[in-house]
Amino acid sequence: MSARRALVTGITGQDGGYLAELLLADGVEVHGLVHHEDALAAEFARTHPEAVLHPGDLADHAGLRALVEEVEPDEVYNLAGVSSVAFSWEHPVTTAELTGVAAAVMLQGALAVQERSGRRVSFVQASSSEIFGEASTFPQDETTPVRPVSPYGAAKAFAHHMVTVYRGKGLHATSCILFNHESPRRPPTFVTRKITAAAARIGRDGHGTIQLGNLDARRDWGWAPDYVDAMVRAARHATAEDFVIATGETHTVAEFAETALRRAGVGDDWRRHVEVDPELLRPVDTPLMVGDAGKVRRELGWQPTVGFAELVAQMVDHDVELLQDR
Ligand code: GDR
Repeated sequence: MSARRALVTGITGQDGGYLAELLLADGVEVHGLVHHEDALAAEFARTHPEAVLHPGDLADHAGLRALVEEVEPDEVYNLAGVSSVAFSWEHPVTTAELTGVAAAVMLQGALAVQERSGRRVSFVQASSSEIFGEASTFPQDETTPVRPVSPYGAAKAFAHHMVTVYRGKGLHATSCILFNHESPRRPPTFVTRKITAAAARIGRDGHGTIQLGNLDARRDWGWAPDYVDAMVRAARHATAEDFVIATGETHTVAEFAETALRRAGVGDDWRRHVEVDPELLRPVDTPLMVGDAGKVRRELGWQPTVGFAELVAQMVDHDVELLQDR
């Protein structure tokens, strides 16, 4: 039997890289869509020579559909799109196009491959806790109403609903509703990496501040490699369903900053190094997001392997090492 084939969009991102590595280690033939102008593509190709990269554009619907049909994947992981909630407020239309509409194109392509080949095609949508918006129940699970409050959340909600629509048409389509998940590969546009990169510098220099927005936002931060593992388990599950992927534990942005600064050696003085910049506050920012991952634990045997303190420590230590290498 020939190797299983996977098509990953967003392969050069944080999750894409971990996912590609997991699939390649499992003997899967990995194909990835990369944007023509993706600055990370050359480095990704160098570090993952076994992966087959296809230049393309999420906004080119005909090209996207043709790619799915050409690769004829057994598994599709749709990770691409605008991933920053903050950015989506500036660019709501682009977000709708890349995070929402492109998912519909991918689903259409996957169903066409399944119908033509007669083989099951598993489709995993990287959905997001942002689809719940300001939820009124805590923790959030697969039955929580979808009620986004950001352009990003609305685009993800559209994709999420389309997964259900295509599941109804016979595609093995799954939404993994991912809560925040971090790693040393997170870009500094996200609050965790912004904090750990700054904490490493402050630890080294003994001075400096981290400019932040909402310090009181409470998030359920998990370890990104655990979340891609959940996506692969979902793709291979007997039935296609939605799964919340989360740790169930929350911390505030301030707690993240404190833990990171302490890890970097700043000690009780950490408060002096954190400042609020009102420019960084969002028009709407959900105060608390926490997920109930009971279903994925029960049905897929998944569980998080890295807790909050270790996650922060790994990110800070990585940033300290980067500074030493300079
Ligand atoms: P989020 O991640 O929007 O939750 O989306 P982000 O790390 O950007 O924000 C988390 C929380 O921190 C607050 N915050 C700041 N955020 C940023 N980026 N910069 C700051 O300076 C800052 N100060 C405070 C934010 O207001 C927010 O409350 C992530 C992404 O990975 C999405 O793709 C994914 O779908 C969701 O998580 C689940």
